[in-house]
Amino acid sequence: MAELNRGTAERPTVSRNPADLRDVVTEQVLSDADGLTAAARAAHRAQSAWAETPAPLRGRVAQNVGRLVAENKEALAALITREVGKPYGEALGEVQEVIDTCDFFLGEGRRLYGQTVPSEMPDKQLFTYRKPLGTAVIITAANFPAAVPAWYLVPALLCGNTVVWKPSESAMAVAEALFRLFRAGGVPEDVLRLVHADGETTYAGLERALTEGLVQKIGFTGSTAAGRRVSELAGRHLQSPCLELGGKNPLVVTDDADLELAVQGAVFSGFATAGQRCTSLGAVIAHRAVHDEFLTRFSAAVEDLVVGDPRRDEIFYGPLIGERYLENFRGSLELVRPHHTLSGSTATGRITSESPRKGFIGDPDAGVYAHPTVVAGVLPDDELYRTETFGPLVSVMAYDSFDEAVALANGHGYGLSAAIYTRSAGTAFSFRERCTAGMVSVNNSTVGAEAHLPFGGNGLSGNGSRQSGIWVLDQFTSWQSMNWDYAGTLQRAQMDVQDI
Ligand code: UN1
Repeated sequence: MAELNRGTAERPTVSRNPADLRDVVTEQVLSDADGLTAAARAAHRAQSAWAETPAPLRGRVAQNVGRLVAENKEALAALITREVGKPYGEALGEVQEVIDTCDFFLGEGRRLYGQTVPSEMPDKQLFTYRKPLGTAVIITAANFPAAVPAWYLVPALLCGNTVVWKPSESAMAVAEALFRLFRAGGVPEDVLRLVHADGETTYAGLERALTEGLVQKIGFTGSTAAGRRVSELAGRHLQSPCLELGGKNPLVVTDDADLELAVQGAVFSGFATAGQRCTSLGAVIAHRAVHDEFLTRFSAAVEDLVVGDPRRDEIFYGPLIGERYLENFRGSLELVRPHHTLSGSTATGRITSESPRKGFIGDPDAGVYAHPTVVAGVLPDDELYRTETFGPLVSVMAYDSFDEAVALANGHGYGLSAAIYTRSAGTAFSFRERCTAGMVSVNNSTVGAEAHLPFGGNGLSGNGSRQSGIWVLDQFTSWQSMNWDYAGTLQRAQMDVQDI
C-alpha cells in the first residue's frame, strides 16, 4: 500500500452549503500526515492522567457536554442544516441524539462495573476490571455529523481513553462547533484532538501512529470499501476496529401487512435524509399478492414528496450532502436496467429548473438536489440489488414464499438494519431469527434507531462491533482480571482443586 505513505502537505479547504453552493460554511486547514501523527502523540501522552481522573468525574464531563449541547441545540441544528443540508427538524433530532448519548453515559461514570467471581479454591478472590484501551482515532462521516461522533467520543472519553477525531471534510464546521462544546464541558486539551484531513492523509498518519504504538483503537463510520482498508490497517497491528459501514437495508411487506403503515414506513425509511443514512431503505420486498397495490400507493406517496430548502418545515428532504454525493447517486441510476420500471427520476437524477419537480421549494439550481426514485422489477441478479445507493432511490421486489423473502433480505451481503411489516407475531419473530441484520424493526422503519440500543451490523456492514448503549463499553475497554490469594500456601489452579 504505497499510497499510505504519501501524506499530502497542509492546505486550506472549504465546506459549502449544499442548498446554495456559493455559501462557504467554513474554511479549514487540512492537516498533513505528520499533523495527524503528532495529534495522536499528544493524545497518547495525555492518556494516563485522563485515565487516573475518577470515572464519576469523567461522567460529569459527559453531563456538562450534554447540558451545553442542549443550550446550543437550535444553533447546532441550524449549522447541521446549513453544512450538510439535513432538514432542520431532523437536525434537531440529531442534536437530541447527542444529548441522549450524554444522558446515558453520565451515569455510567458511577458504574463502569467490574465483577467479583468465585474461585475454584478457598481463600482466594477473583475480580474483573474494565481498563481503557489508550488512544482512539475516530473517523466519522458527514450524514450524521454530530450524533455519530458523539456515539464514539462520549463513551471513549468516559472510559478513560483519549481521542483524535477526524470528521468528514463535508462537515468541518459542525465538528468545530461540537468540539468546542466538548472542550467547554471540561475535556482537557490533548484528551480530545480534532484534526481535519483528507482520506489518504488520514491513512498515512494513522499507519505511522499505529506503528509508533500511539493508537490502540480505531472507530470508523463510512463506506464498506474504506472500512475494509481501515480494517486491514488495524489488523496488521492486531487491532479490531469499531466499524459502522454501509447497508442495503430491506423492508419486507407480507400479505397480511397494514399496507398504509408499510407505505409510510417505506417512505420515511427510503427518503428521510434524502436516503443518506447507513440505515436507509435499499429494497422493499413485497409479497406478490400485495406487491402491485403497494407499488401503486408507494409510488404515489413518493410522487407527492416535497423536496427543497432544508430550512423550510414543508419539505421532506433537502439537498444531498454535496456534489460528490450527487455524482454517486448518478452512478446508482446507471444500474437501472431495461427490465426495471423507473419512476420519479430523470436521466441526470438532479433537480434543476430545467428538470423541475412539482412541489419543489427553494432554488433548485443553487443546490445539489436529487429526484426521489423508485425502481420496480429489481431481481436478485441485478447489481442494483447488491449495491448501496446512498441517495433517494428505493428498489421494489416481489416474493412468493417466506423463505424467498428471507433469502432476499439477507442475500446482498450487508447486514445492518431490516424491517418487516406484518400482523403476525409468529412471522415477525421468525423473521427476526432468520435475518442476519444487526437491527430488526417490526412495523417500523429501517431508520431511527434509539441511542441506547446496540447499533451496528454484520457482513459488509461491519465486523459485528456495536455502538451505542452499554454494549459500546466493550469497544473502548478491555477486561482485566485479578486473582488474590490469601491462603498463605501455594494454591495451584486446576491441580490443587478439591474434588467432591
Ligand atoms: C447512520 O446513518 O450512520 O438510526 C446513523 C438512525 C440514526 C442513526 C443513523 N439514529 O437512523
